[in-house]
Amino acid sequence: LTVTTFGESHGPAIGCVIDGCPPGLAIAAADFRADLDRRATGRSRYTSQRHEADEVEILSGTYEGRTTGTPIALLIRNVDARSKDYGNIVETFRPGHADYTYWQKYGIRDPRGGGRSSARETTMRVAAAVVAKKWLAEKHGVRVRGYLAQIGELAPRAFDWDAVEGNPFFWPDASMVEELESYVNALRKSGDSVGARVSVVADGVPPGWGEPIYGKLDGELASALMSINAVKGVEVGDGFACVAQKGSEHRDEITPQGFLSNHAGGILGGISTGQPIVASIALKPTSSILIPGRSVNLAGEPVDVVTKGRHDPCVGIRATPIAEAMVALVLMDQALRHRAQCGDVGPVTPRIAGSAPRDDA
Ligand code: EPS
Repeated sequence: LTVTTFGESHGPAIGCVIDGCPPGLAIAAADFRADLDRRATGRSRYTSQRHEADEVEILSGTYEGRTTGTPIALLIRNVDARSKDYGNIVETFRPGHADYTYWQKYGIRDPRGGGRSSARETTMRVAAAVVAKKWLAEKHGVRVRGYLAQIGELAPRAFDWDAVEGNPFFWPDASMVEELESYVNALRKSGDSVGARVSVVADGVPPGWGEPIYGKLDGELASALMSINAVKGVEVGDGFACVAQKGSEHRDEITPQGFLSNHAGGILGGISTGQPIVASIALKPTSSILIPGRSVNLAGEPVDVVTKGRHDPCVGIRATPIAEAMVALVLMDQALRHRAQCGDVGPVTPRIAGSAPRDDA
């Protein structure tokens, strides 16, 4: 499965091409609504107030509502770009943004709202993953879902999947939502921003997906998750907490009744174990803030930069569907690769109880 996206934040449209999706999957424009709304700006007071409709047009790859096996092209027209909001970022390099690196690499850039480096691009990742999530659910019973696991210094005190979709933060502890609202309101008033942690869990992944050396499942997940704007860290399973653990604690012991723990995050040797796949990302605080920061202009002179406009006080608040999307796209790709190489491998015993069944079961 190959996915590419195109388009800039303030260009006429953004889009993607999904190549390699098997034929026969039912896909309609309405399928994209829920996940695109979960990710979109302007849907709550705690995110950027840019109002995009995010209406998907399916340009190719389906016939009479089903995928044909040919490349699926999706298009979303930008309807609320307002470049004048952004002052003179043509002349300056905003600290923490990709302005300086794009300029050094290409010698030319589209500065309107960050152009190609804007989080606007992640819309198409979420759209592409609607296809992947649907295929994974229908073919393999895999469910990919995520939540906001930390914002600044606040972490959930309780955990309930049912709470996650009931608040605009994707927060798993309903008793803390008011606290979060005050926290983000105060943050916005202060003109500053904060970082976040998002976790994703994929249930139902059978044992055997992933490659042993090149293309390890955890390696592919790390690469895909790290490619999301503002991500500065990726963990699989216990991640960096492994550093302080003993081997006797970390290894996931196996009994005939099942694995006793899942510190590995469902992956051993680059291959899925049949336990839930667990990955987390650390997102940096939004760089577009009202607090002046030092930088230089095109002439190399010192300037103070204040970034006004419609920005998120914490990009992590909208990142849950984006992280889910990257996990789903990697899993679909690995499922197809596994089928290509090992599709005729018969049942292998013993099966570890309690974990997802093998594909061939
Ligand atoms: C973003 C800046 C803002 C956000 C944008 C991400 O865009 P603009 O520059 O047009 O105000 O609204 O997010 C989206 C438009 C979106 O759909 O996610 C940035 O700097 O990354």
